Amino acid sequence: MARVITVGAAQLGPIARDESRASAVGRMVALLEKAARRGCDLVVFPELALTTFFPRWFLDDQDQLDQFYEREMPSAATRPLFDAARRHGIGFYLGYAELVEEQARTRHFNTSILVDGKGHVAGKYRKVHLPGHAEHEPWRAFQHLEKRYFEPGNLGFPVFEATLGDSVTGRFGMCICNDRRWPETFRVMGLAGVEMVMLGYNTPVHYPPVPQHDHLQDFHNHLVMQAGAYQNGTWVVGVAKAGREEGCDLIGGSCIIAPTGEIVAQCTTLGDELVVAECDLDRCYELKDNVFDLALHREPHHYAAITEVPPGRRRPT
Ligand code: CDV
Repeated sequence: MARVITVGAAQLGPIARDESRASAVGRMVALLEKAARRGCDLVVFPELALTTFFPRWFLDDQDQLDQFYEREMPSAATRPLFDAARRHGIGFYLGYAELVEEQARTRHFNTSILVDGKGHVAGKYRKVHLPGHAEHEPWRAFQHLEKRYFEPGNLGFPVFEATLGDSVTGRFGMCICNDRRWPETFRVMGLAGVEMVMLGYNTPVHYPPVPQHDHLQDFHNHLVMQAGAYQNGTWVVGVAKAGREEGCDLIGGSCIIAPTGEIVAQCTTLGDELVVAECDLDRCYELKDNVFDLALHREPHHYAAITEVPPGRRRPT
């Protein structure tokens, strides 16, 4: 019997700097209610979905900065989302900024969780590939200070077994935004047998260091996610925070991608929007058992350079 789950990609439009968590959570609950009416078992929300994308500002007041992070999950502010999801038996992926006391110090991560249909956290991921810069660079139209405000994730790329919908057990993985541009992200999860990768993103149209690529942002977004899906025989659900947020344009294009690499559902606006697809996890094996049978066809003894440090070479001088 096919293992079908109905999945919603729940794109958010912009979140203003002064928008409360209650408001952002209310918007997500509205999308989740809509997803319930459309029979969803799982809903995917964006990266840093509870606040505006704060790494666009240089903030040197740590207390002010820490207002953007979550110290507990769920919290009073996010509990309505957990309650609504449990009421409808829907699982969800949520991205947020995490502040945690770990190894006797305060640590900051760009984090996502998978919550199952009973409202339990079934998995956690912390963003590994942090883009941008660590120091204030006033020449930019806006900052991208993820390297200042977060540590690289310390959980690897785990794959979780979770049961959703009508008792469909699948293997779910997560990554966050810039991670999707790195083939290693998908390959590590592919090697663990992932059947669906969920990811949220905040991607500005304007890339200050290489503005001649601005018109390619939507193309590159789909290019990397479709490649990751196909090359690893996995579903991919990529979800944006989109639209003009505090004067910064963010791409949309949230979509659900089949293991063949085909986009089967895609948002068409830059606002709050839900698109839905029925995803048969068994379709992964059309690829995993054939052209991308990793155990049969990979030649890993030729790949050692991938994990050597330093891993890359710059332009010859
Ligand atoms: N939030 C991100 O990780 N954004 C990056 C931008 C800065 C390039 C991205 O890869 O989309």
